[in-house]
Amino acid sequence: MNADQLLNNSSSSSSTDRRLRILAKHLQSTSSSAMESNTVVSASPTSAAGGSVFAHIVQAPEDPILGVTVAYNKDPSPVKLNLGVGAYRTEEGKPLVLNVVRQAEQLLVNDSSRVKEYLPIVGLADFNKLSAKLILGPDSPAVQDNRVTTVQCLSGTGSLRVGAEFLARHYHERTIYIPVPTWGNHPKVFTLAGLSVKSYRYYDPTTRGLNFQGLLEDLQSAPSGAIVLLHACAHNPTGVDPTPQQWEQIRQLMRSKALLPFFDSAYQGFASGSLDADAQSVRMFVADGGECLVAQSYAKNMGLYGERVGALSIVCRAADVAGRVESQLKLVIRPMYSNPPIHGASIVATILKDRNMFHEWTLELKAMADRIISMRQQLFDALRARGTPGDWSHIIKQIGMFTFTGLNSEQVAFMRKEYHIYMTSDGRISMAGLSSRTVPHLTDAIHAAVTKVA
Ligand code: KET
Repeated sequence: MNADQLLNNSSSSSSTDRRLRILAKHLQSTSSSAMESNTVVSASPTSAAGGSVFAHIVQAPEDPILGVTVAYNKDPSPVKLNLGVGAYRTEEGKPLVLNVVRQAEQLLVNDSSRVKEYLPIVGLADFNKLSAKLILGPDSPAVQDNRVTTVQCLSGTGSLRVGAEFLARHYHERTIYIPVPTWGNHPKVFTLAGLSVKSYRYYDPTTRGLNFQGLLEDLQSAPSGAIVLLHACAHNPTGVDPTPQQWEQIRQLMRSKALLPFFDSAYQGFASGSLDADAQSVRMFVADGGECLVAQSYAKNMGLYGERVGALSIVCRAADVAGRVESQLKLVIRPMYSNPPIHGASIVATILKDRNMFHEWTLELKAMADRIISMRQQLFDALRARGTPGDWSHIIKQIGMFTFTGLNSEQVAFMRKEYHIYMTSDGRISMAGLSSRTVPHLTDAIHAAVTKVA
């Protein structure tokens, strides 16, 4: 069945049909955009050379973020620099495994009572409880009242996907509003889960700040009950967050229209260096007694990228509701991957439950956040000293792992070709990939790009 047939064949309104229709629409738009970019090497299945039943498969484009690393890896240049994916590097440009993570792993390895049995469908119980407390606060009444159900998922992405699948199946309003711009995977995750994606204004390129008026207007005109995706802190890719007063206004508006908050918390601790300060937006919404979803990732703040550790929490109004919600989350998870992996969650639980290790983690996290902040200052100072045209103050004003430079896609392509500097085509650079040693090279490249490429 092709996308058209899928659309025509699914006119009834069961949830499976609905998902098929959304998927078909998605496939149609993907294949038409692939055709526009001349990437289609299409042939009918029967005319396949060599008779492969897959001969009609078209070459898919690389992922806009992870594909940057693929291109970087192929570049033989000794001066190449990867500022694409949001992954922390040391001053020496190396990936970092936190000391506290090494310690926790050692404890786990030395504990011969540990086995490799399957975890429950919802994951490691300790990990779930501690994760909920980490984001909602150690004394959160919602946690104490058992109104929160938390399930261990495959990092932030998996948590978003499980939450979205649950909402598509069980929530009455299937539209989700995402900010413009946002992390490139958001629309794909939500569409494929069966939600329909709409957007709200967020970033104003002229001020390089928040379009707060636009945001309020768009949420005001969203249908009552719609889901709203909010970046808990360190908005990706813009590095622009609402102030606490603006968050409060967003909260009031959303609650007055019964909009359902779905927080994506991929950078807790990376914005300010403080785990508690970076959780304020979420805690504000939970403190009013209302409901919300939170997807947490330990990829960045514990450096556990490849371990795929994260959690989805659904805060409900009552404990019995939370229990039933959890029973349905299990039905979402079981056919997707059965149950989550044990190692990464055990590392996190070991650290979160030990007072000393937790403290050491906060210090290492702060050191990572501080190094990023110092990179912002160094890059800003270097561009100023160089006399590079433009106001670069947004580099020091933005928050989190990324700077949304304002460089256009031609300038990005120029910097890749001439300077072997890799970043996403929207001009986002990962400050965590930069070091004192590489700031001058990046400065040269930006200077050349803005003076030579319009
Ligand atoms: N949410 C946001 C906002 C986000 O930036 C990422 C990752 C994730 C969720 C998912 O991370 P996970 O590894 O599933 O816990 N962002 C970086 C990496 C990526 O694109 O996968 C990035 O933007 O570079």
